[in-house]
Amino acid sequence: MPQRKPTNLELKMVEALKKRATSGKCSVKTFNSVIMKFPKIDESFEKVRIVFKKYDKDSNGTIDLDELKSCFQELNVSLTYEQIKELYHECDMDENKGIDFKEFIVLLAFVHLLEDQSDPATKSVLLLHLQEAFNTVADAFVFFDKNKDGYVTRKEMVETLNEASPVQETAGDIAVKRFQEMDWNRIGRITFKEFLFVFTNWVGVEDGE
Ligand SMILES: [Ca+2]
Ligand SMILES: [Ca+2]
Ligand SMILES: [Ca+2]
Repeated sequence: MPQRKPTNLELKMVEALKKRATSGKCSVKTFNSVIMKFPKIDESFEKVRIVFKKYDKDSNGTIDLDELKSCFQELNVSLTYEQIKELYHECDMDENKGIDFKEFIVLLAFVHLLEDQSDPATKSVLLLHLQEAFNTVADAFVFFDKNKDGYVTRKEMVETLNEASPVQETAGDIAVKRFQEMDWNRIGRITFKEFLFVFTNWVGVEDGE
């Protein structure tokens, strides 16, 4: 299969996830425990919508680079313009030159998991509020990533789901379906950002209002 060259941020995320896997601090031991958290994660992600709307100053449904810059200023995230640009390109997943709502969630996850070294005392309420949700998603990813190489393959996904205790909740069925719908032949394996993107669908985040 064609392997595209991983970006600098993708490699950084792979390293962070590998480190997480070996830290022994992963909270996810069963897939059911993740499903139980869906409503809470959905609630956290919905809080992002208010911020998203605020910084989408021209209300065109996406956040552009300038809008992102002022957003980070207000969220007390101190990144250089180059770093902001890198994040912006990494998270513009459909490459339409703008960050839509779900891409914005992915972007904030990158900030939380990679870039944010800021003092908790100065951390914005939004990022504090999202911490738990992002940690759960990262731990869920590590849970699926059986060989701990920072990527999840279809085989790993199927094996992990088969080992899991019977998933009774309908959310579990939906989750499995979403992954079956993915074009694994084309992508081969998924990265954290793709996982999180699908995850937002699982927990019920809508694109629009
Ligand atoms: Ca905009
Ligand atoms: Ca986009
Ligand atoms: Ca793997």
